[in-house]
Amino acid sequence: MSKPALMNSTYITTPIFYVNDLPHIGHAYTSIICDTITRFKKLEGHDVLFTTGTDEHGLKVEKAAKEKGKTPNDFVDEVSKNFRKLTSTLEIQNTDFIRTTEERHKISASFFWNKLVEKNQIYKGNYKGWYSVKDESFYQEKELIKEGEIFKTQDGSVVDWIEEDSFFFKLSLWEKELLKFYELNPDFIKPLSRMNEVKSFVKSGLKDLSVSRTSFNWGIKVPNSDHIMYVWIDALTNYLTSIGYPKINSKKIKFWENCIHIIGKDILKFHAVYWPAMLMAINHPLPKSIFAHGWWTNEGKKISKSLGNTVDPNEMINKFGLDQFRYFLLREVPLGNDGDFSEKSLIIRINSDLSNNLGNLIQRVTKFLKKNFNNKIPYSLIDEYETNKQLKQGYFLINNIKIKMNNFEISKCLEDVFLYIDELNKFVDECEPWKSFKLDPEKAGKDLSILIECFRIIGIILQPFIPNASRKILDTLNIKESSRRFDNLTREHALKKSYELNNPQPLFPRYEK
Ligand code: ME8
Repeated sequence: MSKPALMNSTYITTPIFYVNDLPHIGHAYTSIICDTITRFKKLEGHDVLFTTGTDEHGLKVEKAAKEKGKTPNDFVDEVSKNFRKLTSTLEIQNTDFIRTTEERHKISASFFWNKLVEKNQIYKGNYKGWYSVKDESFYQEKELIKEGEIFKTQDGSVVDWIEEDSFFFKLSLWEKELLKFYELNPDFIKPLSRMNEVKSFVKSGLKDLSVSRTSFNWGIKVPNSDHIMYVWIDALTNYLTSIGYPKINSKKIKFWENCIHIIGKDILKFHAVYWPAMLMAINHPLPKSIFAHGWWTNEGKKISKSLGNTVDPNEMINKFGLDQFRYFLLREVPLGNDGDFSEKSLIIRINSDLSNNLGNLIQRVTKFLKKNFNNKIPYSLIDEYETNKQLKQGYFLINNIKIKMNNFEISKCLEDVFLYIDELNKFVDECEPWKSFKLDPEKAGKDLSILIECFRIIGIILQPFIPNASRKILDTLNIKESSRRFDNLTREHALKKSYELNNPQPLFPRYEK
């Protein structure tokens, strides 16, 4: 049965990053997760749009520009480049890089605003309350901690008291609708713990949201007014701009309805409460789901510019390699949990999993095959699929990975692949083809051929996670580019007798602790 066309469009988004800072491990992490999901969906045969970019307006950015003695325009042009460069350093397959200072975005955000006005969702008032410039967020006093005369957020950022004219979005109207929507769509917010958090936030009561500012200028103008748009309205609309809003054709709507917002847990409220409420308010379809991942610390400490302990992804990649850095971030913690970064744990992962377990296995088998079988597969594997333990396990693994990936269990997928690699290492140790080769070359040939077919499975499965190493494995196996999708993981595509491999390539060097 052919799949409905709707299933084949996927739209993945990262948050757009503030340009007040240099990109660090946290930004790299979200981008790598999105890239992994993108590559995975493509291998499943989906058409994928993947957008990332920079959030360039608001008080925080205006202040950062002032500190550097630059105009906001010059400043954002300069800093946005660092984030664009990161996408190429990470080799992520984004299809768009959006900047909120682009004309297409101003048109889209203004259109979105006008829609809210048209639907009678905006009114003029006066905001008196607390504001955190760091989070670009309004807070109610009950959410804050008082330290002497100062009020702080739960995360320790200082809030300022502001009083100014403002437009308000009628967020309070959407409380019931939101709760109903969460009930009907239990997968809308993941992991489940975050869904529960959001529900209790909404249940505790929603106040109308101040959506414009008048005390500074750096932002998109509210149509027909001297206010500027609250930076979060401006920012959230980027997800629509990127697919051509307001001109979204039926093809783009399919992408939108299959849109997954990957975000950090810090910005859940904006994505899971404000954004769906605003979309409901203009009667626009909602994205498919939101996944909030956890937070990285550096050797137990919160990463912050003031502590000067940010982890530079460029430095890590130069030192250890891109696949190694990706693997660590994806494998070290289950998606959704917090993680602690240290070079020591990165090295442990590289040495034990990538170098010893995967790299050595592939090297020793392919080198032996080159030396003794002239790089040719000595045995045909088609008939082995039903009976051979290793191949059956490989088959099982493919289906298992598909289920887990669609459930965002990235770390578990890698754990399962590497347990399989462990099994293959045991198999090599047991059958010792280098010894049995002299006494029983046919058996050695069969065992080696089974291993190579297992490598084809591993090489294809690992592509979304460690793309460069997988490419080397598949190049060594001489697998054509067009035969690397998941639907090639069947016995019909198994390697046949006399199939010729290429020369082995080195994979992962070991590092000293
Ligand atoms: O919030 N660990 O931008 P931002 C894990 N512009 N992820 C981290 C991290 C860490 N220590 N630090 C940052 C904004 N991140 C808004 C978003 S979207 C419409 C507007 C990642 O530059 C994580 O994805 O502060 C987090 O949500 C995002 O960077 C915040 O980036």
